Amino acid sequence: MKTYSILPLKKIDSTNRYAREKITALSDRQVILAERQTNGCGRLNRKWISNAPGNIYMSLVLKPYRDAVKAASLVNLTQYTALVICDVLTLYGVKASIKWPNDVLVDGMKIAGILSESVIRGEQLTGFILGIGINLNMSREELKEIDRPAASLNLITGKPIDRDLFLEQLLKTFFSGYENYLESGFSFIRKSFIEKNAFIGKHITVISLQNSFSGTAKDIDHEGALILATETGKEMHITLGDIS
Ligand code: BT5
Repeated sequence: MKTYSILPLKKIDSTNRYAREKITALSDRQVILAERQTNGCGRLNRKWISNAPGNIYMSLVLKPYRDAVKAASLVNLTQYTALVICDVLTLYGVKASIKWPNDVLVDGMKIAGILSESVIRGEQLTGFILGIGINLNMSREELKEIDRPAASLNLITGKPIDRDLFLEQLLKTFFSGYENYLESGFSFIRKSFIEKNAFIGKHITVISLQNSFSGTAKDIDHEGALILATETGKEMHITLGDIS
């Protein structure tokens, strides 16, 4: 199996920003790993709190061969990654769920977030950056800095977590299914993704590009979009947004 390599950094503004800037020089499966980030990014200009060491702040650079990849596979790679994170958490006896599209929650509190970016020059995909933040060793005070309920693995298990071991398990699990995932696309993970989604069957509101839609979360379609049955009896397939 083709292996990965890790570039450890003490402090950086954002591992995704670093990877984006150096994308041409970085090889496939290069991991940029930081102890802290001074400007960790979430989606839509949101922030990822990254002040404490001992957590995962990383960007994985992927440069898959075009022929091997279904166009849609890359789009749903964040959902594949969310499942991988859930699988690794089970090794610690923790049952996590996914809040569509890709938040990983434990008891309704966010423990991990994923930010993916495609770097395209001309018509070519130069690289794909998968940014992953996972709270492994945070104190209750540090979690209070986050503007929504958040969890950290050490507080759940009652023990400090070996970050490097967690990372090794994460990358091992990720790459054990990666090639198959690229070939098959979202259908490879759809069943497990639905099983892990805590919101299916519930009444929800989705905020998507300034609009908000309420209804019942019915299913996830074959492209990874959320199927929402609205109060007016319409069915919407939503590809982008947040469940509030
Ligand atoms: C995400 O965005 O969840 C994507 C987070 C990706 C972070 C990684 S860290 C390494 C790499 N380099 C980067 O610069 N970023 C990536 P989003 O779905 O938009 O969620 C952001 C929201 O999560 C914030 O608005 C807060 O409410 C919450 N949040 C911020 N920091 C958190 C933390 N440490 N733990 C739990 N929730 C947090």
